[in-house]
Amino acid sequence: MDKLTLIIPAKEEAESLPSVLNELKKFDYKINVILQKSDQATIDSIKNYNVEILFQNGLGYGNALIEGINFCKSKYFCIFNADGSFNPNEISEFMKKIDSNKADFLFASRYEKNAGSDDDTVITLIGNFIFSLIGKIFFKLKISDILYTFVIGDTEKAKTLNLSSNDFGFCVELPIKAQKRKFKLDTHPSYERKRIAGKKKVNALKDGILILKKIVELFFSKNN
Ligand SMILES: Nc1nc2c(ncn2[C@@H]2O[C@H](COP(=O)(O)OP(=O)(O)O)[C@@H](O)[C@H]2O)c(=O)[nH]1
Ligand SMILES: [Mg+2]
Repeated sequence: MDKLTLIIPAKEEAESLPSVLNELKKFDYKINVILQKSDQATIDSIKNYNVEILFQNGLGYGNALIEGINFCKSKYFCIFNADGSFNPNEISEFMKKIDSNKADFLFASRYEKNAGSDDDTVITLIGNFIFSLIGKIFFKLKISDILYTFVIGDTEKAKTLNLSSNDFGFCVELPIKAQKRKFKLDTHPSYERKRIAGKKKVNALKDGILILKKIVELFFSKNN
């Protein structure tokens, strides 16, 4: 399906990514995995899969996604995690909603009716609630789960957003800039599963501070 490319950022995911790719086999999505050239274990773990591997030039989660989006040639991209927590069966529901509502970006949410998470902790739940509330108050964002970043977006529109967060600030930069540009944002319920194996890369305190800094910067920046 050339309409959609899955962009999978991966860092030290040799234990999870092969299972994720196995589960994706029954779908016809184009898949780009973006990782560091030095991440040999992850590279080796997926050498028998039909995916395109992109080596990121910079470092970090946001950097991987920005380079993935810039590389993407299909009409839509979907940010899809390498840890098994996203359910690929949900993608077709998201696409249907994008089509029927003519949305430019669809943000999945674990905090709507018929949604949930087996991977959330109390700290990430509270942090996410606070950041989503800040998004609502200061940017009029109607997103209940701003940090989840299970997103489908219009590739060309995303490319015009001048995304620049190389770290987890990307999670707020994408919806805030899309909203500022008056693109059409939509949401859809999602159920997050447990990470299959390996370690979570997000550090609640360090990344929470980076995300807050990004929000403040975006609030005071006039251009985009
Ligand atoms: N390429 C790349 N991928 C990353 C980086 N940090 C995290 N990821 C990937 O981004 C996804 C989300 O990270 P994860 O640890 O699951 O964070 P969570 O969102 O808190 O569950 C996973 O697929 C990670 O492998 C990074 O620095 N570079
Ligand atoms: Mg995860």
